[in-house]
Amino acid sequence: MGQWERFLEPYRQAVDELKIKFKGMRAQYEIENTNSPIEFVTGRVKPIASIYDKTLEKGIAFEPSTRLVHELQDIAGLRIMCQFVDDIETVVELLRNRHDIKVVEERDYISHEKPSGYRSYHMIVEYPVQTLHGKIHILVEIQIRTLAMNFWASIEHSLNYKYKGLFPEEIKNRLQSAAEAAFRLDEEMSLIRDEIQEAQKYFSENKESGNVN
Ligand code: 0O2
Repeated sequence: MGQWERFLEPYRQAVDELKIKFKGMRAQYEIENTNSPIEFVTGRVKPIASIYDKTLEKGIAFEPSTRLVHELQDIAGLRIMCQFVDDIETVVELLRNRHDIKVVEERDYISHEKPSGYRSYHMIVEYPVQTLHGKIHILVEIQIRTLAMNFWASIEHSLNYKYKGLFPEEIKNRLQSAAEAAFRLDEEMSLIRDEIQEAQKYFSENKESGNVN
């Protein structure tokens, strides 16, 4: 087994375990027949090629090291998507109160949008992983965002990959107005939140009893 596989294995384990746990939170809301602040969860271990790019960007050696662990806090990454902006705070609070993770840092790009137009709430947490040689603590980045914020970020991320951050003026302007549109979409949905949630509850109740297709 290569040094990278060995180094990344606990990160893989942390991502898998946390994905199950966060999906479990959603399932519990469903069982209690309460609208879940979590819509869906994704997770990934940073691909080695992206780790390499980041080490070049940050001017650090491309090798598993303590420095790398401290500089790249998102080797293990989870994303929690919410329907409404207010759900983000609910999820953040749920995570702050969990005993299996320790929050070490929070970055609020919702109140403080990035110049690119990026919005999301980031939490860096420490998560214990049991290995054959004992317990180790892994840093995990959890990004919490609405579906609209996620849509914008995925599109911008793909374009960023294509243009390597150097967007033509027109694309830059379009992305900025798309970010504003996503912001307005979130605002509009928040205004009819009660109506939407009532409909969703009605839909899931009837789906269980087989009254809707
Ligand atoms: P990927 O491919 O998603 O893993 P750093 O990672 O240290 O350069 P910083 O500012 O210290 O960045 O950390 P930050 O901004 O809290 O978190 C970085 C991650 O947030 C990014 O990881 C993205 O996932 C996301 N992100 C931050 N800013 C933007 C943005 O403007 N657009 C998009 N689409 N995503 C953003 P990576 O490693 O850059 O990318």
